[in-house]
Amino acid sequence: MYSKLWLNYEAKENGAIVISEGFDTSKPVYINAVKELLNAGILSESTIRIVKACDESLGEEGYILSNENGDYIIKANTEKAVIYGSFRLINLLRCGEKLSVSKKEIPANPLRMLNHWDNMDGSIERGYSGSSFFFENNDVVINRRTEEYARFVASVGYNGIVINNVNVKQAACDLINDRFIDKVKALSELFDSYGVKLYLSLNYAAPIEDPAVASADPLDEKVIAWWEEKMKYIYSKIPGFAGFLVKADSEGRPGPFTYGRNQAEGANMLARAIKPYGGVIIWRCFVYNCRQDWRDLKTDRARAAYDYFHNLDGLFEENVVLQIKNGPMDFQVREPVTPLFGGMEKTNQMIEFQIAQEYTGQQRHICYLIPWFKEVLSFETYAKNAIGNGTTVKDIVSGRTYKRPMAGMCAVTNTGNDYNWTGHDLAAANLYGFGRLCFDPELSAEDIAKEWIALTFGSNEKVVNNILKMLMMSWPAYEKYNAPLGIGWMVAPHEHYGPDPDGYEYSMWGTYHKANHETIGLERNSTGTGYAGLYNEPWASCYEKVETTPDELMLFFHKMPYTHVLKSGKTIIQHIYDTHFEGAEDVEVMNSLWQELKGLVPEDSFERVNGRLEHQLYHSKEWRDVINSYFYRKTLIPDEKGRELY
Ligand code: GCW
Repeated sequence: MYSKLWLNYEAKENGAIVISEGFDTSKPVYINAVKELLNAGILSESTIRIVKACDESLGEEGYILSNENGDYIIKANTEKAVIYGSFRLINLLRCGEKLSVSKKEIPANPLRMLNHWDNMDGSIERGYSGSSFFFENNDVVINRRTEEYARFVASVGYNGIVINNVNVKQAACDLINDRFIDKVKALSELFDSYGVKLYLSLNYAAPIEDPAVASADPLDEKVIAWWEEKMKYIYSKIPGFAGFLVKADSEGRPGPFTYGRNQAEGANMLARAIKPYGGVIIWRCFVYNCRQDWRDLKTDRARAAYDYFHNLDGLFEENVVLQIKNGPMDFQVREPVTPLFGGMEKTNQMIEFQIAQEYTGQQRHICYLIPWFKEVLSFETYAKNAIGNGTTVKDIVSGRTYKRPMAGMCAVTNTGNDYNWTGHDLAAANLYGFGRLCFDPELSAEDIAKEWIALTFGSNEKVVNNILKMLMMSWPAYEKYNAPLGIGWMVAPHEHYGPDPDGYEYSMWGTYHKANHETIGLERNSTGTGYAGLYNEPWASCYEKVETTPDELMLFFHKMPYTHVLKSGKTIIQHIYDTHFEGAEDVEVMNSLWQELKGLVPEDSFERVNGRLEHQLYHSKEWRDVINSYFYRKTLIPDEKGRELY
């Protein structure tokens, strides 16, 4: 059993008439598009004309939707664009849009992907929504649910998914062998029939297991030949296969460093092997030393991606895309934007976000992440030598800045086999929202949320207003009661849930706050690790000095006394106290807003969210009190407002 998320309309024959002009109506993706149109109640008795556009500006995925004298027209160049256009037409009409003016929509990002961290035993790394619906008992699962998922993904314009965890182990290594290849093919065809390309995560070290090769050195002839053979085999089985995502030299995964080679040598070896078949290698930049000595004051994990990749600009094959996490650390509630965006001019890049709420409440707390992602995407990188328009992160990752053909956005996804797919009913706003954002990063977080609410819960004004308020206040609230001022990481080790201010302080992971009784934070300017200097000007100078560093990143960049007065006019310590009290109060507000919806949203959904809110009410107070008491005990500075600290 599973919910229908935002596609929760009854699917039944609706008497619509579909007229096709110029398309290959036998293509599965086209058949599925027509099926959606014929099943969507909102189109009952309508006439829909699907017209070949022959309009270069639409590319392969754009469409024009219009209403001519009551008939709906979908114009597109390809069958694949027709499915995006069909879903969009249905969703627009369900949101009350009349299409009195035609809509031309072309995705801003060539790659719009979800990364699943699903393991073959059915578990999901950092999964908070039940177990995998792709894998179970070391086998591949294909059923009605898989198809339903393909519909969701296509309905918001995603065009790629990676189905297995980037940490490729055990049975997952066999996804590219006889044992599972036919099932991968079947999955690939299923997703293709919704306009979504299937990718796999790859074990870089695979040839080590072959006794005749016993190496993964990217310059070793035997290793090269092994991969050439392997790609030949894969493409003989799945001709339309999209390509691979690779995590190498990271958190215990082997990679080219093992053989004294650099990241480009590793990526290019695979890229050349897959090139004859048109495949892509997506290579992650999450490479850092995870065995750092906490006593070592020189090494700065924040520098790692930049230091390993920046100098390789221009050395990657054309079919390599670097996948770069939004921040220099790891999906914290607040981090600066990684300086790697804006540091490479001749390399395909895409951005990696995380909608799995690993560090943002694990889908037990409400945390609508689209406002945060919008901030990241709007960051001005001041990248040099741009040949296209714009140098913000969204310009760079869409390929516009340097006219790169391969580029885009992806997120580690938040889905599992729970009834509601995303653990928290409201977390589906991130799954929906991220797809919409990939398609059009100019959409506002509010507008995306409104669409999602209307499609999911209907258009009752109170329902829309209250849920919108809840969503929009949720990420700021989470930031308020979490680790302060960009310092991050005050979480329980391993599970990354709940407050533990010193949990990572004396560990090997490179994530330190260095709080003592007078100061907290790391010096990351030229007197410290030099990280601030990795940015283009004026950011380098801006982050160099305390006076120009934005409050919200103060402790990320500087070691500061608790008594320092921020731009807000508050001391750091008072800021910590105030935000933590406020954050927990915000959860009370969210809870009251939800209580007002009893009877206005489906009962089961109401109860599920209620259960989660009950926990969030308790847990935000836990965060508040642990963090505040930690700092009170370090500093013995009382709260100006005299509130209780422990
Ligand atoms: O944040 C870390 C997670 C790991 C994850 C890793 C990564 C898949 O805690 O679970 O491994 O990031 O992004 O590779």
